[in-house]
Amino acid sequence: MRRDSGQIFRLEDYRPSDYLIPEVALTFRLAPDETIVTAVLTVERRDGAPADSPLVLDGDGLVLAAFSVDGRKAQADGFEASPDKLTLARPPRAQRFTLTIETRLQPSRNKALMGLYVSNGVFCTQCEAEGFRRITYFLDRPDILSVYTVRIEAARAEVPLLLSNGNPVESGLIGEDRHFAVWHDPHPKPSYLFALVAGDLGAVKDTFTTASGRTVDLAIYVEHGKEPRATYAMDALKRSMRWDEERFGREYDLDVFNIVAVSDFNMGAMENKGLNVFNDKYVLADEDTATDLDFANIEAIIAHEYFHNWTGNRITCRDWFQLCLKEGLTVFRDHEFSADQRSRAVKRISEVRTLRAHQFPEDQGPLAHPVRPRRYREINNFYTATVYEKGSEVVRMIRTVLGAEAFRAGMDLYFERHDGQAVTIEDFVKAFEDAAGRDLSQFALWYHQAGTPNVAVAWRYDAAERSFTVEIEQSVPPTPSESRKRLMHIPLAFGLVGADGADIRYADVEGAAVENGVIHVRKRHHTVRFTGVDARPVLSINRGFSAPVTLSIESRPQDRLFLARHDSDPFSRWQALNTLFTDALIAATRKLRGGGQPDFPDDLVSAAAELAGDDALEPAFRALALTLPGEADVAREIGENIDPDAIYGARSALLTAIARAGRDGFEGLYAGLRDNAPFSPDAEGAGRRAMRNALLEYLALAQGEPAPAKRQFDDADNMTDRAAALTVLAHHFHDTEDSRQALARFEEQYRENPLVLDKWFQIQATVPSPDTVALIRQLMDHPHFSLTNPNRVRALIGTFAMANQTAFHAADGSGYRLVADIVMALEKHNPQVAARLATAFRSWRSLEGGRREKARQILQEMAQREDLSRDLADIVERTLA
Ligand code: B3K
Ligand code: ZN
Repeated sequence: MRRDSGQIFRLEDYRPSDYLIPEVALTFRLAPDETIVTAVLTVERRDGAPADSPLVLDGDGLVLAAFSVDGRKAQADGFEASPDKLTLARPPRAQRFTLTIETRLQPSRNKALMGLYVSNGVFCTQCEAEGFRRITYFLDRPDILSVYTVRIEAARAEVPLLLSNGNPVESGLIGEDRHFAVWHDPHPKPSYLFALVAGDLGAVKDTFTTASGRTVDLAIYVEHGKEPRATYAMDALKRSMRWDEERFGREYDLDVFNIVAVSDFNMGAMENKGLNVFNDKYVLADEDTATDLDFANIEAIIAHEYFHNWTGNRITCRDWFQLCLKEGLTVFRDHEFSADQRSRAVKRISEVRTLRAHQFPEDQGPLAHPVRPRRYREINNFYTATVYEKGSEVVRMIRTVLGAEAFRAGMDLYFERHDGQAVTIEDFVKAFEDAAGRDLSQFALWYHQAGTPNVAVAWRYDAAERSFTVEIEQSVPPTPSESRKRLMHIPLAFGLVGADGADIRYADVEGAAVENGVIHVRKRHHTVRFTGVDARPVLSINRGFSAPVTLSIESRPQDRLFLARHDSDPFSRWQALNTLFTDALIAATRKLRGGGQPDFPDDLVSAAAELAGDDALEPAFRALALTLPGEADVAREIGENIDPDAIYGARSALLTAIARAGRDGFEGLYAGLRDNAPFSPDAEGAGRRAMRNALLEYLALAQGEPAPAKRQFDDADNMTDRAAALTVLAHHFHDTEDSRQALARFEEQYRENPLVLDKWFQIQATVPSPDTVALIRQLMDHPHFSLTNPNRVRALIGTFAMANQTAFHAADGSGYRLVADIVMALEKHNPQVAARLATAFRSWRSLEGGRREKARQILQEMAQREDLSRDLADIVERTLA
């Protein structure tokens, strides 16, 4: 593991390297306990670089077995090798020379899951961000682009399948027992996109004909017997390939495209050129084992990794500070894809909920950083919601600011100008500036300045003057190491909603640039005055969540209710209701803390029931409308002195109030949504199930007994309905026999299917009870739990820490202790996953005093441990700072 040296990497220190590596030839002699890697690097001195500049290759825990320069064994005094570096103080003076490097690896012992490792008997690699240096010494930085030829040798019987990037060139036998395959990738690529997979796997195969008529062989490799569960992923892949041609004019560029699903993987998936490696959770699905959410995630992640082929692989990042150049942009592309495949409105609401749940707390806490950070200590800790999700929002805003057509022209120019290059955010923004003839310098602050801007809005209508005035004020709160903020360009989509729900026309506007339904806020304060407004409208603002800001809007509850019922923008309808719920939950939390009993406005409770029954709305939207803000959402809005128990009490009370008020209608709706048609994972079927499952929770609460959930659990013919019923039983009726029996049955039925068992872990990890901490410790002894498998850890521990507000924040600190113990245990073999888990503590300062102190103590204990990994030291120290 990489110990912490305290070194900080800074954007301003970027220098192109003096040497390039145009060609790489790798040979792997695979064996689980000792793999021999021979790398032949063609090295070229960059034009203008001094002839005597030393060459320093990166390594990470490497053992050098042999080394030659230009084919001759290097003299011992000609180089220096350590686990993390290979230095040639005086490289050959020729402009081009070759280095032959032999390293020996122990893939079966690699539990960090970076570099070459073995997952369930399958050799695989993960190189992003800096894993290639765990395979061989290299200039392991994304601006070194090389053409790779890879030869893999392995035992024929155990390892029949040999894959790498690019196109297959040759394969054959080596004696009786071994065989080889050679792959060549003609597209120069950075080392982080290198991949190798070898093992014994089954496949689903298909072909795709590109827009220009080329045939591409597609394959998805999975464990034998799981092939039928990969067909949905294959379908999603083909739809992604077509969509990228139609929407972005991007065609695939190799003869083959392979995807491999492995069961031990640190994240979701990886976009290696021509050979995507996936966490099997995001490939395998059928109706019996996967929920609708799983299907939607598979579709999105298959698309995301495929889209990286152009945004990330053909055009890559100059350095890791530019990570959002590929990630934010590719998330935006996968969001658009899913919106086109499903319901745009529902997709947008889900995106915003995710952004608020994951990115807002990051931006508002000690780990805040700009979308394009300027410094890091461990780059793996910057694969964050800010880089990904806010990064995507920034691209979305570019489209809002420029309009769809100019946006597309900007993308086209970006592809044309930078294909084959490693570039920066400045290059990306410049493509849009040039294509649209616009100055985006103020806008670009979205990349460079951390923190969620707040926009305060007040409005009034003057009937006599027929004018409508909106006061808008922006502020950006300080974030770590950025105390003074500059003013942002915030595009706010809006409408003036008239009594019939249609947008009212106005004659003229002054006070800010207003174009195509968007107010462009650029100054601290704008008074925007609309004239010629005949009747009093209600302001609908930040429609579609056009800017990732927090909004404080002075508005009467009846105006919000009006928008919830009538706004033509579905996102804003949902938002209006959600804000009302949030406000009611905050008031109820305060009451509970003050010793009172919460009560809720009747019209709010009835509005929820009314929306639920509105047939004109799609069921998936109605399900979202019925979903109350989560406890963490309420905590975030309260912002300080948070008592998770009071929030839980308030939320339970509102759930029950809506359940009771809506009971009769809900029963009819629930019964009417039963699907007799065969299961289909499409958006429509999923929407009906989402609605029905939202109703199920209310029905069980209204009746105050588990019967409806038990019935659904017993009758369910798909995993979505089964898991939803089990969740209601375990979360609301966890002391009952019904809940215990259902959990036991589920376990018995699925104990041999790890991905399904993860749902069982997850459901129990989120039981809102003081006993959950003890339950988790007990579940960690389950024969199918393992601390070395990231999916198991995320299901049981990650879910507990991130999604169980009452138990993780148990007042006695036992939840913090549990998570800290596990972080420390994980840290020894997988620092990346340990550091990610430790971010659960990031909002500790906003807790009430008792919990705050307990969290601080635990963080401090972790920080004081000796010999922390760079990953964990970075997170813990920034969290405490
Ligand atoms: N690029 C990878 C993530 C790599 C994470 C390295 N710690 C997957 C993705 O975003 O598509
Ligand atoms: Zn990505």
